[in-house]
Amino acid sequence: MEDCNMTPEDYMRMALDLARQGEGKVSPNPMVGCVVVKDGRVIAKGYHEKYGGFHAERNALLHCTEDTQGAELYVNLEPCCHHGKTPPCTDIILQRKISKVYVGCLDSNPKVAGKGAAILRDHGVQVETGILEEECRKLNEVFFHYMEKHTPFVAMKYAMTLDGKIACETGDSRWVTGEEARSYVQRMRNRYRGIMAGIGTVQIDNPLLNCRMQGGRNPVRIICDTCLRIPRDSQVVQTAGEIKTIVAWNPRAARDFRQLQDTKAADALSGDHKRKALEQMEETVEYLTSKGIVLLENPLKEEGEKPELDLRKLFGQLGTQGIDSILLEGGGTLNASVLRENLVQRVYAFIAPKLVAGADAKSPIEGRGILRMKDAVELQDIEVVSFGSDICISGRVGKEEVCLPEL
Ligand code: AOF
Ligand code: ZN
Repeated sequence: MEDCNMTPEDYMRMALDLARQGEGKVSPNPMVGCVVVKDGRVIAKGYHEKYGGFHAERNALLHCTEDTQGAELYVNLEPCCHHGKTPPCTDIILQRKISKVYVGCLDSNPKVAGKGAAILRDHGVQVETGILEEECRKLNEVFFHYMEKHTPFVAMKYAMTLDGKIACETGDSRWVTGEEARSYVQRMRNRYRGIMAGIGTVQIDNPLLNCRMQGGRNPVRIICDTCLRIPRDSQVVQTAGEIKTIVAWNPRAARDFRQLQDTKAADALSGDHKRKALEQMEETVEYLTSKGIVLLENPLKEEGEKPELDLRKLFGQLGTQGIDSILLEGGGTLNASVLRENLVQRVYAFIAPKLVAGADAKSPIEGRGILRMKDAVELQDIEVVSFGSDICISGRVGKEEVCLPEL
């Protein structure tokens, strides 16, 4: 489809398609594609192929065998001007005497942030920004969020029946959606750096939470397990040697939980019980560590009847550890807590045309609900995609605070 009638938007679409080839391989870097055009003909293409590797512009220009003097370059992200793992892209653009650069969107990395475009302009290169800006921002929504907020981009994903259940009342949930939807979820697991589930999901479903896409990358598994109740024989524990697994917990809650088990509340305070509970907890810690689990101590949200992890602090810690994105695969209790803390950026709701009924059958987001429909969390920029007979509705959680009533 290359001809002289191609518009800048058409070339930018080509750059975006190239960029997508880096999906799952470049994070926490952005996906970037580049197209070089001369006399209405594409003379070079490239993309950022893997983390630490050359950037899109350099890949395109290094492989170009034709004279690039006076050519135009299309790139979905502002060319960088800093020495990172690779030299600045602005250098090679200037060396190759490109006359005009079309940029999808500016980079939020403070080392670049408008300086890349300014350097090119200062050297006489024409720069036009904002070509398909919305698509370009969306493709790298994870990168922009992480760069700007330093916390992981969180996508809440769930699969439910048409009557809003994620499992039958027996707990059986294999499978809600069909093959096609489930293989798309594998692609998501390849793309996101972390995958998060609550202890309830591990106890009930015993999931592996890995990426089964061919050539895919396993996300880091993060289990929220306040009282350290994770079953020793669970798949997650037994495979922790091969797939990085973090268990977020709180030592005091874990000890108290053991202390209260098999004990009347009054006896629980005796010194004997305390010591025994502590020993049991230390033994669990030792076992999990020997299996390769990374235990992440986290403070509790507040003193209450039911201890809960401080999720804001936890997500902050995960961000500091380089986890730029998390696919949140609930269940309902964890989903409600993460949403309540305003930590969700996007929702992917897979819906299967099935009915299972049952007042006790679980739904995707539980906890305490919003009191009035006018206060509902409304998703924006909705997309609806079909997967066989299932559909997926996805959208962004808006900037307004999610206002769930206090527990
Ligand atoms: C570009 N083109 O293809 C990419 C860019 O550590 P480095 O050297 O790989 O630099 C990473 C930063 O470079 C990243 O945070 C983002 O600002 C920019 N990524 N820039 O011009 C590319 N991947
Ligand atoms: Zn660069």
